[in-house]
Amino acid sequence: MNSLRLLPPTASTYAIELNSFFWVMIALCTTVAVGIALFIIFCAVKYHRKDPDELPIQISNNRKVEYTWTIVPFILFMGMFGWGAKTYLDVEEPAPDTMNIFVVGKQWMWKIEHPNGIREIDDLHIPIERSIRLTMISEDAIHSFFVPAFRIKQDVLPNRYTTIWFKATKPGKYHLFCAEYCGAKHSGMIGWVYAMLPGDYQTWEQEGGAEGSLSSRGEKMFHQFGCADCHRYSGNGPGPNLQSLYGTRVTLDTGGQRTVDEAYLRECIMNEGRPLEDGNAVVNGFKVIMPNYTGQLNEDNLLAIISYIKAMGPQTDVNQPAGPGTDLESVGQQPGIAGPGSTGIANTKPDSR
Ligand code: HEC
Ligand SMILES: [Cu+2]
Repeated sequence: MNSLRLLPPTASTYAIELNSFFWVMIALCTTVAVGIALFIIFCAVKYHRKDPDELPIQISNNRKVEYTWTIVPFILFMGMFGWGAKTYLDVEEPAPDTMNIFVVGKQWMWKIEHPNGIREIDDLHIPIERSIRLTMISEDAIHSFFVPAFRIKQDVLPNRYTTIWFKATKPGKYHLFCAEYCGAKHSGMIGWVYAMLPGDYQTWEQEGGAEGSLSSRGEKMFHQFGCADCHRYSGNGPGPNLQSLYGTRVTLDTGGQRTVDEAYLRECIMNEGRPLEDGNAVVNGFKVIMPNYTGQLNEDNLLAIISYIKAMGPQTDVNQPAGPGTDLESVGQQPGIAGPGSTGIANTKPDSR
């Protein structure tokens, strides 16, 4: 750890890929740069004017040489571009079957929420060899979640979820930085990521003393903030039934449609049930009576509620909060219980959802 190193530790699949990309890029650029430099020196020496009256032979063009030095670098560097673009897309597109962890950035700390309810501050424990997807939001300024050993960096914004995913490959303790100046103690916004062997992770998880899963905490909030009064499980309350909503497409009174994901739920909950992005649209067939929760619900509670809505299945068994163990399976591994494939059962209501 104390030795001077050129690169940070390499501890994720993405880091491995990025390293090879980096070295190939260095090699290619060095070869081209050194090659040109040597050629210039060679020419300067070989063809310099030897006597003051010397006139060189004029060559107007040489097609062969020009085509070569245009096409060869073009192919090489477009190849780098293609590879770079693919690497970039890989990190943007989450792998299937990810474990979802929520991150809330706040001046000046990282708050982490695991799907099984374990909460940590400035520490993130994860198993290796498992795709982890972080859904992140800030409570104040713009922060940036940066783990050099994983080569991932993603801005964390207020009012909007951003995501990033990675798969750790090597157990260890790695630095977590905030990489966006966010106020006086920005430089202290540092944490650690603990990448653990799956067995160690399980032990840690069991000792974690989760105070109920994230979604069961969300269920409590759901009642506490009065959501359950309007959004009844029977579906005949003044608000739409939220069961099996996640992952489906909702029709708005403007005629537009939106897919229900975290962003959509957040917009609705913080804006009287109306998805903000669609102006003043409301869910087709409903009136605007939902209170505005801005200022009442903080980002932690909002994430808990969203995770509960995600976990609400089509049946009324939602009243039994899932235990920590089972919950990880249902909330963490799939894009919600009502993920792709279950869209059909959502049509329990007469409206056109
Ligand atoms: C006073 C009744 C009422 C309360 C309380 C209420 N809502 Fe609503 N909610 C509604 C109505 C009515 C709509 C549909 C009309 C609209 O879009 O504004 C709605 C829409 C929504 C939607 C969009 C649903 C869809 O089908 O797309 C979500 C999500 C939602 N509410 C979540 C919540 C949460 C979470 C709470 C508690 C923090 C809550 N609501 C509290 C009445 C309420
Ligand atoms: Cu910060």
